[in-house]
Amino acid sequence: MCTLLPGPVEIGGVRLKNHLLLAAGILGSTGASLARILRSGAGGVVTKSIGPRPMEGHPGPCLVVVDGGVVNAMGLPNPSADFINELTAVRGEPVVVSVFGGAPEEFASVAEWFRDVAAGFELNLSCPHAEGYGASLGSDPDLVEECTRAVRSLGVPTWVKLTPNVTDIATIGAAAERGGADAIVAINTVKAMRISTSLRRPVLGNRFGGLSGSAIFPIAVRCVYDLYEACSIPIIGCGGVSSADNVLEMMMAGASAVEIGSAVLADIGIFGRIAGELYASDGADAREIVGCAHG
Ligand code: RRO
Repeated sequence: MCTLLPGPVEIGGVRLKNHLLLAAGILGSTGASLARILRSGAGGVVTKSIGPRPMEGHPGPCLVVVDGGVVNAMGLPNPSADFINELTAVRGEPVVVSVFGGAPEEFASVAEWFRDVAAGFELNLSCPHAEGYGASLGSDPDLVEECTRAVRSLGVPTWVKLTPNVTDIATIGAAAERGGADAIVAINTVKAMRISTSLRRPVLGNRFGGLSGSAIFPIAVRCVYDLYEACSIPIIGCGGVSSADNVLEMMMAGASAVEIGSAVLADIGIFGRIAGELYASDGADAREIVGCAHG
């Protein structure tokens, strides 16, 4: 396995301590947990998605553990504007605030609340089980372009997180780029469900959810590879990453940085562990690795 040179990097307008970020939705709801992940070796963190009004989320069960991953239907639970209080604990740190809304203006008003404290925004245009939000907008290239433009006009680096649940993810990535995105994040969870054979009913309260974890890693690699062929802005790989070798594979597909989510649930020290294997003073410049599998 090759290694990379350690040190800070700038990706999509955000200065990170290394190439590894906490993915949205995992331990991202409090300032204390975000600070803990940063101390553990993450180069940056993305918060839980914040929306225009407080939401309690879907009725439970909200999570089911499956082979190689987790199916969730949390339902975008969030405290809305009050989340600003959590960010005091991580002021000045590389914190990317994930935002969602039902229309471009809603995305912009939510982002406006965090304009002075966010190192960047990640637009959630990809939650697979939230009617009127997430992938409902993120499957339409015109809406992706408009939401991106509305938030980017605030002058803060803007990343757009894409859904894999479309025929051609590259078309959506290109729309984000046209809207002025500084980076694309690929991917959010893959549409999924489980049924209890004893109850003869869906397991999740919401019936449908999104699959994350190592089971989706090859899907994410393919999406990153396709986006790299179609787009000129940096891509941040996300989906099932759990080892230093996975990070390198994502980078070879075209990712300039990588987000880690579900694997944190099994190992809270994963950032330090992966960084320990990935970086060495005689390592390669990441620019030699990003996209090297194309050709
Ligand atoms: O909260 C959720 O149910 C959720 C979100 Br916002 C998302 O973007 N992706 C996901 O799988 N679940």
